[in-house]
Amino acid sequence: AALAEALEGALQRDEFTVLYQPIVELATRRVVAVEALLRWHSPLHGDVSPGRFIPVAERSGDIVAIGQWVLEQACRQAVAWRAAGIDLTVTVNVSPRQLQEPSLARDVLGALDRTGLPAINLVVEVTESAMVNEAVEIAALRTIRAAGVRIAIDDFGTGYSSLQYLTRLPVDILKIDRSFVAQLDGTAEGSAIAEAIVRLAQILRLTTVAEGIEEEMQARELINLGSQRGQGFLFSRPVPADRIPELAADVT
Ligand code: G
Ligand code: G
Ligand code: MN
Ligand code: NA
Repeated sequence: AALAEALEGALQRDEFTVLYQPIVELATRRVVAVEALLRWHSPLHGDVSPGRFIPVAERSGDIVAIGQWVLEQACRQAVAWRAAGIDLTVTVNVSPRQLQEPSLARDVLGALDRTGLPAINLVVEVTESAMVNEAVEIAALRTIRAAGVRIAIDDFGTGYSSLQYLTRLPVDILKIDRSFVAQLDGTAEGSAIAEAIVRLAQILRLTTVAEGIEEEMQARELINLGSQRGQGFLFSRPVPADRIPELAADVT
């Protein structure tokens, strides 16, 4: 309960920051996108991980306002990078609760409008577990996607009915969950699931982003499997916005 109380008003008290983690093209290591990741510093509880406070904010409903704030921050930041000659896509996590808000599509398109970010530079990440009332979520995602925003399924493969949703959801990108990347060990068994996801994506003409890449061997295996993009500590941890320009500078 203490955490929930501390969360109340945290947005107004300016206790949140957004970090950005590079997403690279695996073949060249060029940074092509960044994922916006929320951080909370509570005067009372110190640094609290999103894994702890996001479920609390989901239950209280605070995630709706917080999520909108992250979205606007990320869009504004992407506009600033573009003005500095750095053309990056920014990806933003949208929680199950946000997906059920009737205003979601309007809020996302409003953020683009207010910040001036082209829709093509925004990706919205949703998880399979967010599909509570399917029709509602699918309608919102369709509207957002029709405007040119791309949709990614986060933690792909960990949901309980991944394959069913794939044919119904408007989707552009599959993010291969880090648990499958961790299994890559050079054996056929170790790569089985990542390989299956990449094949599926190829057939459906979707882009894959492999998450949680920590070792060179994993990056090599993923390239061999045909995954175009990757993200993980091997390339960079989540960093403050002002570190992104140096990371995005041409590596060639
Ligand atoms: O950044 P970290 O790996 O600690 O994130 C832990 C979890 O919190 C991840 O599942 C991530 O998707 C989620 N998360 C991080 N930032 C946001 C955000 O802005 N909104 C939502 N809904 N989830 C986020
Ligand atoms: O659920 P989601 O994929 O949005 O979670 C993103 C989280 O994953 C971020 O909080 C980030 O800190 C974490 N993360 C990013 N790269 C790595 C990695 O290489 N290894 C591990 N263990 N976590 C990572
Ligand atoms: Mn994510
Ligand atoms: Na993920």
